[in-house]
Amino acid sequence: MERTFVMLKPGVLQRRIAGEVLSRFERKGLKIVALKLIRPDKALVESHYAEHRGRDFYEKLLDYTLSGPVIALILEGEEAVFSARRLTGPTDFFESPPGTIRGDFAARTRLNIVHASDSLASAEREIALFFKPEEICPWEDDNGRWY
Ligand code: FUP
Repeated sequence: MERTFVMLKPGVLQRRIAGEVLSRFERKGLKIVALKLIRPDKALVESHYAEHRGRDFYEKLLDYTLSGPVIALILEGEEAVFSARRLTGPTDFFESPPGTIRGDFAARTRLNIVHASDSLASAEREIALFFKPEEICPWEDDNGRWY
């Protein structure tokens, strides 16, 4: 079972679409095992996006990500990293097909509303950046008892 890190960026709360975006991941069968609403500080966002330091979009990316609260979560499931990326869609909004989160909700690449880890190694790094171990709540599926 894999875990991946997802962040719903400030535009999600601004547009009141948090439930809608979260439901995309849930509908796919991914399990939420950690979730919190936070206002990340600059150091955290700089670490998260360290690979982009120096790129022409870096400062604006930082400004956007720091512009309000974000929803940080950890999703668990088979092939969770790949699965969450597929739901998210390509980075470039123009390439993101309808049916993906970015394809349906993002009209600019810089404001592409959601981050999902691109590899298991990134997932591990990003989970450790945003969550303490005790904030993770694993749970067992109960064979549909509540349905
Ligand atoms: P992704 O893994 O799909 O989030 O893509 P990247 O890590 O390459 O990009 C991170 C963020 O940088 C994107 F969410 C938006 C921003 N970005 C731009 O604004 N312009 C670009 O050309 C590429 C990325």
